[in-house]
Amino acid sequence: MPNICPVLRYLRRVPVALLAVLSASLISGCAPQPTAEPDSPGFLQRPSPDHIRVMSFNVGWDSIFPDGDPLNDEWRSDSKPAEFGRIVKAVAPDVVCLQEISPRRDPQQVGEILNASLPLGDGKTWHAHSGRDNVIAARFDLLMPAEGAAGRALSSGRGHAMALVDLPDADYPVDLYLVCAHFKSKGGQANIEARQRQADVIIEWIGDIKTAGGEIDLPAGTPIIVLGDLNVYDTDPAYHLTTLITGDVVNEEEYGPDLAPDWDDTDLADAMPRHNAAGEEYYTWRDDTQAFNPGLLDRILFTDGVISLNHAFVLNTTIMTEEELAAAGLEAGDVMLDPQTGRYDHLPLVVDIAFPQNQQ
Ligand SMILES: [Ca+2]
Ligand SMILES: [Ca+2]
Ligand SMILES: [Ca+2]
Repeated sequence: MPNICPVLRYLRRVPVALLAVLSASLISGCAPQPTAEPDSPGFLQRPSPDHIRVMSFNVGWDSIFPDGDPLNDEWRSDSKPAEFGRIVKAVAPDVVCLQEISPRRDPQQVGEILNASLPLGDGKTWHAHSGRDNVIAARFDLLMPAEGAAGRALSSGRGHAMALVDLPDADYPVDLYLVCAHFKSKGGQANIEARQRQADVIIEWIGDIKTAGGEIDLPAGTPIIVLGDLNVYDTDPAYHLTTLITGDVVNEEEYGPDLAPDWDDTDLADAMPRHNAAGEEYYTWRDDTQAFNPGLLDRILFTDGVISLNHAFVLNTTIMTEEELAAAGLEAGDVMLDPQTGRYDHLPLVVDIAFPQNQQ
């Protein structure tokens, strides 16, 4: 039997007009779904159960693993497994894209953390796939796992993980393709050029996705999301972001012609979520111990020709009220890498994806 508890919880808060849709979903047997705590603030709730919630989060090198873990990255300075557990419980994503997980790890270690924080029931487990320091994890199967890197001969260690999230055919018209990326950091021409190569590689891959032959084909209209820590700084032109959005390849000799990445031959859209879905703050990275401005280093880019975002937010626990934090099971410093010094590092980005055929 499907676990209908999340749906039943949800029924308390939906308009009567939606009940018929939900009933149909119950009859077809919807899969168990993580849900935010029912009394959590509204911004943590997804618009309806048939949205797919995706979270992108540069966690800070291996911070989600406990102190003393022999596989912890050498750059790691802070341990935040409890904080990460509270965040994933409160956000209750279906799919996550994490960065700065040591490539030495079996990605299923991330799956185990999610199994502990967001158990799926019915013997189901989270699935995980890694590419470089990126990990895609989902409560669904991950098909066509692959990885890509920044330039065929580049040794920057940066790249991306890719997978097709196998959404249940009974509930969703298509599957969901993710490119979970961590772009080369830091300033200087060599690093700027490395970021540009990473963007060119991803656009070349999307071109392959959209045309028959080559290394990968997907059914036309399969939603594509390019997300992660793209290191979009305000201290350089960040043309790699323009390339990802518009498909303007810079090194066409190496990576092929320009192309329009969306299925309707338009640009990708940039989710640009606001903090807690309110107010005027959009930054995804902040470090009060450094001179840099808070910035939108992390992005969620998507094929808005085939999906839409009905809700999105950057989780910022530091601006939630005590009541909101208590209801959500969060603490004020949970999104900060070091609350003592004012080092936020990266914040989690969350989007709720709507599929046109599921919109009633
Ligand atoms: Ca192809
Ligand atoms: Ca070009
Ligand atoms: Ca578009």
